[in-house]
Amino acid sequence: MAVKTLFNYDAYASAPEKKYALYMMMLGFAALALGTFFGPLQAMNYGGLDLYPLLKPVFQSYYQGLTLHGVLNAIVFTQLFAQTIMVYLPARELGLRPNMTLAWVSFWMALGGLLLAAVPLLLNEASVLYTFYAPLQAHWAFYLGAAIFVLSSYLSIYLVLDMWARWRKANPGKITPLATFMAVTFWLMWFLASLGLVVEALFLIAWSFGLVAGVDPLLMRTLFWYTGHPIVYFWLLPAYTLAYVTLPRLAGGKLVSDPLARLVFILFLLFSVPVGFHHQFADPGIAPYWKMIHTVLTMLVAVPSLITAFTIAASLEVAGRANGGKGLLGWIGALPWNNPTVLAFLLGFLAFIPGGAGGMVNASFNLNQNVHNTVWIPGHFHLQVGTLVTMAAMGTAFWLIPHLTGKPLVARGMAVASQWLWFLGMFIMTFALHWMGFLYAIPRRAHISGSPIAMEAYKESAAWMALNIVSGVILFIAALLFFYVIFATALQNRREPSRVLPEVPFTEVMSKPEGSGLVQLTERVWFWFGLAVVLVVLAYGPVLFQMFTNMNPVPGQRLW
Ligand code: HAS
Ligand code: HEM
Ligand code: CU
Repeated sequence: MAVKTLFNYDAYASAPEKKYALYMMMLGFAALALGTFFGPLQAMNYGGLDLYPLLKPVFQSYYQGLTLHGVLNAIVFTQLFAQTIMVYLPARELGLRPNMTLAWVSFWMALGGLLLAAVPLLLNEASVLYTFYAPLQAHWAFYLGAAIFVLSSYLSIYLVLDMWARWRKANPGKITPLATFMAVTFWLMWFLASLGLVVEALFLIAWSFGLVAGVDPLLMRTLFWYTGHPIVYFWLLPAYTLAYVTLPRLAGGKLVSDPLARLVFILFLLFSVPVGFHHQFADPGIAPYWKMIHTVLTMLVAVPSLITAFTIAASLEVAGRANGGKGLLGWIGALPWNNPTVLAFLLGFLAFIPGGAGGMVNASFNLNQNVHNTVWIPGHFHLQVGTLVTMAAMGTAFWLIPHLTGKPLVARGMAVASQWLWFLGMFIMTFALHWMGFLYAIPRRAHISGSPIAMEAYKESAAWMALNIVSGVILFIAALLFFYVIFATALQNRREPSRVLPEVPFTEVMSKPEGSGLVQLTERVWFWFGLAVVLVVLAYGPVLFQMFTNMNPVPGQRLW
């Protein structure tokens, strides 16, 4: 009954894109629910507590769980959220309907690919972690399913470019509205960024079917990180888009500058891709000067985030003062901290500050030696993707599910509590992981709780380990509260359209795009895309050429 009311709703007849957005988003949250389940178990592992024997015979090993955690959270949930937000927002902003046939094809491809990949994952036939490093070899269904899943995003690219083209035809000479501009540059960045993974997938599929005897591990890693760095901005930019176009309004203020926001997205288009070697500083076979070039380019890709820090903080200050906040910092307390959406973004951005600073440490060629492959790294990215990106999605779900379904948010207090607990849990966990990684060099991806020798070796960090257990418990409770709120909201029978946001809360801007010389430049999207392609060819071309012409294929191995 509840399920029936979720899917049969009059508003979908007049706005079928709402149904599409709802399906995409809820599928993403379902993936997150299963993927997140393993998180606390991994945190317990780093607290010296091994709970994996309890999961047998359903889940076989730590690495099966870790693969499910990485794949479902970082690949599946993030992409589905992007396919929701970065299609639905431009559609609403332009007042246009995406091509619904293709929108549904993209949904079914994503679901089909996910199910195909899920079978070997759940049967422990694909425990190769979310980085697919060869020569670890998974069942072919995993690679094929993942490829179909990722290719469904190409239809999203088309949906947005098609709406943009239709709008421009009807509005010649006008400046592209902001959310649409962000979506267009975002999808073009992803197109360029995803090519590495697409080429890698062709090799891996052929290899797993036995069509080729071996693949070159270094080439596979390089192709993976070609996509694997920019993919983090593929996760991040939907959160940034929401922070620019909805957060100021939800907090009671305005966005201070539209032109600066556009500059940020152009900078991401230019610099997201040619930086992947910062994941391969420790890899042989890539000359140090290439690594140094990628270090410098990585510092450049931090600039748009620094601009974002300024623009969003200034917009929040405008909101806080409009709400009556006085003095140097009084505006912070005057922000609507009791609104679960605003709260999620505020806490997420606070976590993003140390996460970004840690990223600069990682990117520094020499400092990286100290942190690479230690638990410092999961410390870094749980602040980025595990906190800001995930909290932006959770916070947005609190208004978007009601907006799409006409059903009011249930248990608002629980929604608020879930965000405080998520932030607190992530704060404690990432603090401990940074410390354990930097000072004690405790490795990541290590089932230490299952090894008495490891526990003996790391006993000096026992106090930090205890914090991991605490964080695991807090995050488990946070996740339970969050998933209860969204699934109870979506599946209830009550519809009260008067109590939900009827429109997307697009924000007003103070410094407008009209008359801005900068915006004249940013509007030349295809020029910037061309320049991005040139940069990528320069930063990757010679190295990839050398790797393709000197391949050392090795056969697959199964170490689990
Ligand atoms: Fe990273 C490894 C460098 C950003 C995710 N990163 C990873 C991995 C993941 C990841 C998943 O250079 C591990 C991959 C694996 O499995 O091996 N990262 C960076 C740098 C940045 C960066 C320089 N990473 C991200 C983002 C991610 C993410 C974003 C996900 C969404 N990362 C690295 C490097 C490695 C790495 C190396 C490899 C390490 C190794 O050895 O393996 C930059 O983009 C960061 C820029 C960010 C800032 C912060 C700006 C601050 C803002 C907040 C403002 C606050 C406000 C709040 C507005 C400069 C925007 C106001 C609030 C009030 C209450 C008033
Ligand atoms: C890995 C905990 C949520 C993405 C890890 C690790 C821990 C952890 C301790 C390190 C495992 C290891 O290196 O052996 C948690 C907890 C969570 C949570 C307690 C919340 C309940 C998330 C979310 C995302 C995420 C929401 C992304 C959306 C990842 C990724 C890895 C990871 C990509 C790396 C997997 C790998 O090395 O193959 N998590 N996590 N996690 N987590 Fe989480
Ligand atoms: Cu990176």
